[in-house]
Amino acid sequence: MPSYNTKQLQEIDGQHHLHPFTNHKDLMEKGSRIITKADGVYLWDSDGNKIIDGMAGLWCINVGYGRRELADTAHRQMLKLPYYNNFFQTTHPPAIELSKALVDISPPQFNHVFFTNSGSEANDTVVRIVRHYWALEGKPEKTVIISRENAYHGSTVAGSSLGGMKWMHDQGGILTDIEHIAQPYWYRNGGELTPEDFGLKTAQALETRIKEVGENRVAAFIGEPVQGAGGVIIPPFTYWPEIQKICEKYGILLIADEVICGFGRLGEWFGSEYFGINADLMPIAKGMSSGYLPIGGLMVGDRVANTVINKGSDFNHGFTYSGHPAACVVALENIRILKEDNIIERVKNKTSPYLQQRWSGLGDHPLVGEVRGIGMVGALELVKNKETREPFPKDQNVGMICRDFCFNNGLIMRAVGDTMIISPSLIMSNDEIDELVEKARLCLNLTAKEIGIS
Ligand code: PXG
Repeated sequence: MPSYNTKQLQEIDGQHHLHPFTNHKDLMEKGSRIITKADGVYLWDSDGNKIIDGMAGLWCINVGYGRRELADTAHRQMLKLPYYNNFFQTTHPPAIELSKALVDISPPQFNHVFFTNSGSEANDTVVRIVRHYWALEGKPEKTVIISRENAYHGSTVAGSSLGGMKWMHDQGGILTDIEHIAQPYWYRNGGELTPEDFGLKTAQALETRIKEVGENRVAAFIGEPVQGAGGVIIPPFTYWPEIQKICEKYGILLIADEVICGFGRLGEWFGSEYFGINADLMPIAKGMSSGYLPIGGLMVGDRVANTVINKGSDFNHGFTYSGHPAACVVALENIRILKEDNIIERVKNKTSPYLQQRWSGLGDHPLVGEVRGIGMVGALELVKNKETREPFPKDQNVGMICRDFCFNNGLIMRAVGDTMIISPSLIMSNDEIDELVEKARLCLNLTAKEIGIS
């Protein structure tokens, strides 16, 4: 590969590379930041700056960067069998072994997995299998899937349709028969209600919508146990039990999108376990391979699997790389590391309590209206007025200002509007957590100074 300097790389990038979710005019002006290497919880850019990664890549590097075992296992597999497919009654040991490993760590109703290459494809699989299931059950009119506003379920047409981000729907449209109800966002929408009452009320919107759409038409409800990309929306504890109750009352399928919450992020293997959700389907990706190779899947519970297997003929769905052997061995090794290094147990008992204790300390900052967190996820909602919760005007771009200060001071924090979020690797040490929180405070201070608040 030719060796370019940063400026040359930025020029070529600007000329030829369309980035995901990016304003390209801004990108051309500022030049992209180019990441060249990583180790543990740190990244280095092409100018040699060391950056602590508060986002674990994009919510995915659960076991940290630089794990030689993951690279070695992919290398060995690529030399032995770099590719073969799982179509037409064939398969290979990595896909078989990974399917068993996933079933072993999943809640008991899950005995099957369908492999994909991403969370978006897992959610496309959701739409297809849910509608296929109800057709096989003799109720083909049950096609409506109910989701939430501001949910994120991926960027393919089906994923973005399930998601509740209007600015995505506005580009390219949306599938029919997807409905969106309000999200359990207490800080912004709770009004005078306690979080518990608000959780119940928001969940009950599901029943209202089922009645409006017609019970005979509703196939499923989908939700992230904790909304990630939407700004770390943590539901009150009353929310999921009520959703569960309503799904059971109307016999509709419950889908817990575990793409972010899965593989230890909340201190359990799955977010469903944290909240006691008894799901029928679980899309998975990201932490499944700690992002070392792209792989995702749909965990299929017995209710759906039994119908699809016993009543169906072919399920006319699949991807060339469904269950790619190199990605499968990396996911297997990643699961082994999570187990043998007791990473999830440590998150539950040590790392996340420490992170949350340090993170909550940022609540005293004049910019921070609400500090929230759960497991290895945290958010700071920046507001103009802490008392009234008045937000900053949108065009002030306070979140972006803060994000840029973070970048320039060796910290990756993501901005969702004016909410700053973190989702670090599960292996972060207490010293590294201290560094992350101290850098976050520094960047809040710089932001406050920039916008004239003290
Ligand atoms: N479901 C959930 C809950 C997700 O968070 C997907 C599905 C789609 O996964 P893929 O692998 O197709 O990207 C996601 C992805 C962000 C951000 O900026 C979040 C995601 C992806 C990209 C950016 O917070 N989540």
